[in-house]
Amino acid sequence: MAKLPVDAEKIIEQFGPSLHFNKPEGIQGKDEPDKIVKTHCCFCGMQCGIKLLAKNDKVVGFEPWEEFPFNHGRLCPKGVLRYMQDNHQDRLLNPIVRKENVGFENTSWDNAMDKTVSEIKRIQEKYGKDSFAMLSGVSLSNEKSYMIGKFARVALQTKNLDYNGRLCMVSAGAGNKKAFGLDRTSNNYEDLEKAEVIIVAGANVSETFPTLTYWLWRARDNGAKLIVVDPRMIPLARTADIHLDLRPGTDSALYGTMLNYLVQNDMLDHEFINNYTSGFQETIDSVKEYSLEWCEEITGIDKQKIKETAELWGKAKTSFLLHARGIEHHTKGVDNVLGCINLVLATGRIGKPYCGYGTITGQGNGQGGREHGHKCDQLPGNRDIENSEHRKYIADVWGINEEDLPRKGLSAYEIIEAIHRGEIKGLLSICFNPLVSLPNNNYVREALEKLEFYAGIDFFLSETLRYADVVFPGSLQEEEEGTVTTAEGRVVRIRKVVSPPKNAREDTKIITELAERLGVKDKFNYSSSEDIFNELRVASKGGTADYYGITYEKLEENFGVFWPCPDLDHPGTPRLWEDKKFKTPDGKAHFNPAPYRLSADTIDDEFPILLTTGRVVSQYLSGTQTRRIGKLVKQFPEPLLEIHPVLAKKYDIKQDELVKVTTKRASAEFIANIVETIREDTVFIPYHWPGKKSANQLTGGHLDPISKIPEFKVSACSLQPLGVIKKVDINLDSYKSI
Ligand SMILES: Nc1nc2c(c(=O)[nH]1)N[C@H]1C(S)=C(S)[C@@H](COP(=O)(O)OP(=O)(O)OC[C@H]3O[C@@H](n4cnc5c(=O)[nH]c(N)nc54)[C@H](O)[C@@H]3O)O[C@H]1N2
Ligand SMILES: Nc1nc2c(c(=O)[nH]1)N[C@H]1C(S)=C(S)[C@@H](COP(=O)(O)OP(=O)(O)OC[C@H]3O[C@@H](n4cnc5c(=O)[nH]c(N)nc54)[C@H](O)[C@@H]3O)O[C@H]1N2
Ligand code: SF4
Ligand SMILES: [Mo]
Repeated sequence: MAKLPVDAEKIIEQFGPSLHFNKPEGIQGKDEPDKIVKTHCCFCGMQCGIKLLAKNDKVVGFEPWEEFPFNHGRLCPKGVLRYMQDNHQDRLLNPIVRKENVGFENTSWDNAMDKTVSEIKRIQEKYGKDSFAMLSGVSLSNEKSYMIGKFARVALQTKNLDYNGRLCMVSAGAGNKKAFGLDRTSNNYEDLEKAEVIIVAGANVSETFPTLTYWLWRARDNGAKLIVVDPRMIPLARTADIHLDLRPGTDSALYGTMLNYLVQNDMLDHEFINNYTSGFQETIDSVKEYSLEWCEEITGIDKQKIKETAELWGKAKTSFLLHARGIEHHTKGVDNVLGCINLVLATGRIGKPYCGYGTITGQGNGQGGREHGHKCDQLPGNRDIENSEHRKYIADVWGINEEDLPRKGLSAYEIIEAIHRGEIKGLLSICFNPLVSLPNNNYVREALEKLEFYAGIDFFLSETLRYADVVFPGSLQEEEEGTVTTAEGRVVRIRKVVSPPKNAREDTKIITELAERLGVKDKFNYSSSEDIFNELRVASKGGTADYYGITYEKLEENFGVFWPCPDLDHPGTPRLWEDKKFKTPDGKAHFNPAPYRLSADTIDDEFPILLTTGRVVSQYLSGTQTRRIGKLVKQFPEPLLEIHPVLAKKYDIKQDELVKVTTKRASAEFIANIVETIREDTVFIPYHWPGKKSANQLTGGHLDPISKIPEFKVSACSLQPLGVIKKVDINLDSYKSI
């Protein structure tokens, strides 16, 4: 029988109203704290230093942590208000179980554990080990990420574990591994300061990594030229020297043309190319036909601007290239990344002061979480799950036989497809809200309805968890000791500030108890987070992401340590590749051909407009956390359809009018916001909302063949005004001034 979601009314009936604008208890701003703890923000990959204030085991506020060297006390609107989740009345305080026709009801830990473990056993006995899958997330610390990788392989013995980074940084990870054999930003962000030219491609830095702008402004003060590649005139583009306002889905044409221009005009670092790289000739051959005129036609960017960009990049002595999801959320996400790397290698500007390249990591622990075994094809230390030497090493660390270590499993969206096919029958999720964040979410919903058993661990009841049979109340970042790795590659300490409230428990305790009940207690014998970290250090030793030389003590003493850090007396590596010894099999940096291809969805008469999706500054990811903080909700209460005045006029769409947006997947209604800061052929919708407000009703499940990332950034759509004006209570003027 199809499993129905527990609806909102039932939840309110059972657990009280969820009033977004309520002030959680204990937060009056004036409470004298009895504890001030230096830790980090739980949200994005910047992992800004912050001091949390606590009183009577409750977080009551925050203070800037001015000494922390990345953000020097600066915080963005989310960082400032993050503590309002802690005592929020929607916190899950007890394990809950589904009761058919009633909703959820509170239960004991014992019951919730018993039910979950007996269902795991039943499903695996009936359908095989791999029929039970796990989905995880990288808002979790390194310790939790490592433990979950081990739990899925050793306790569940399933190959089907994947994580929400699959929707995020995997295209960059795959590109970096191909080119450098290692997946990390090459330099810490202080090296931005004296870069002569900076390219920011597909990254809305002012809204998504606001504190990083500090380093960009410092570079600007020193005279750096800034080039922004984005279909929208994002806040950063408004002050850039060049804004390349390309058509979504055409990045590889731009980077290929720039490479060809560098070759044609001999703006190359021959010494670097000859001595330290491979694959140059076949790569430049693949773009030799790419003229400025052709590029203008494909990308829609004025060819003069493309030429100026190539000249600036070609002539600079120092430079930094940064990109984020704008170029990575594509069926050719890996190619886009490789196109950028080719430009960096052609000019040899890497491994030197003020010369850097990197993807800007998204989630709080997007960097560390993608190194220690969450991924369906990976083992700790960024080892390969199909490599027999790597398998043997990790099997030894875990005290199991190599043959018992599962092999490569399905990626996140493929797990949903396998549920549809009836191959996966059970699911355990932690720190992931796929119903909002995966593409084509009507299809995801149908998959959840098909599961025989579904359990999840979260501190709020996410939209996905309404389909669960059992929900375990887990912990926030500040409720457990641990470490995370920032976008710079800096491993930092996360401090336990308070205990989980009432009957909620630390995530690691929940995983440990499940492991014990699944019969592998001896493999999960940890007495503290530091214990887990010490095992992780050994598991990562010798891998590309080597943490062996990092200890909790060293992290405290040094404001964090940059990996790789192979020995206890090693200081860490803020800048990679100074020795030019790349981690590829031949020790060279690899050029890779990245020719232009079409996106999976192409425009036609029926769907003539490009739809792209992304973020706003005040909301975070699927919104489970930030949609509960009134002041953030007020900044941007619901998703708006950004549309250029020319396109709006063509379809007779008025400001604040409801518009029906249709793609091959579905139709949905959004309020129009007419802005001149977007291309005339493109509309944009932020994705942080669920249900009828979800942008992911419209997106498609097309994946990059290598990274398996979904193509969130390109859909073909049609628009139809509905003649209804629906004013949103939102101060757009203040929003636009970001
Ligand atoms: N406020 C806020 N901050 C966040 C998050 C959040 O949810 N909210 N999430 C965090 C996470 S996990 C992530 S991954 C990052 C994401 O950070 P970003 O990648 O900066 O965020 P997005 O808004 O997804 O996309 C960035 C830009 O890509 C542009 N774009 C769309 N299509 C294309 C294209 O084809 N080519 C190019 N060059 N650009 C294109 C969009 O116009 C958009 O401005 O943010 C992190 N920080
Ligand atoms: N259309 C479109 N879709 C997108 C994107 C886009 O640009 N456009 N971006 C994609 C990207 S880059 C990303 S990263 C994904 C993110 O998508 P998700 O990972 O699904 O989003 P989150 O909101 O982070 O969901 C995490 C859940 O984990 C919980 N959680 C957070 N921290 C912890 C913790 O420490 N412990 C436990 N137990 N639970 C925790 C939160 O309450 C939340 O319910 O969305 C993707 N989806
Ligand atoms: S920039 Fe990121 S880490 Fe820093 S305060 Fe904002 S959300 Fe938190
Ligand atoms: Mo992300």
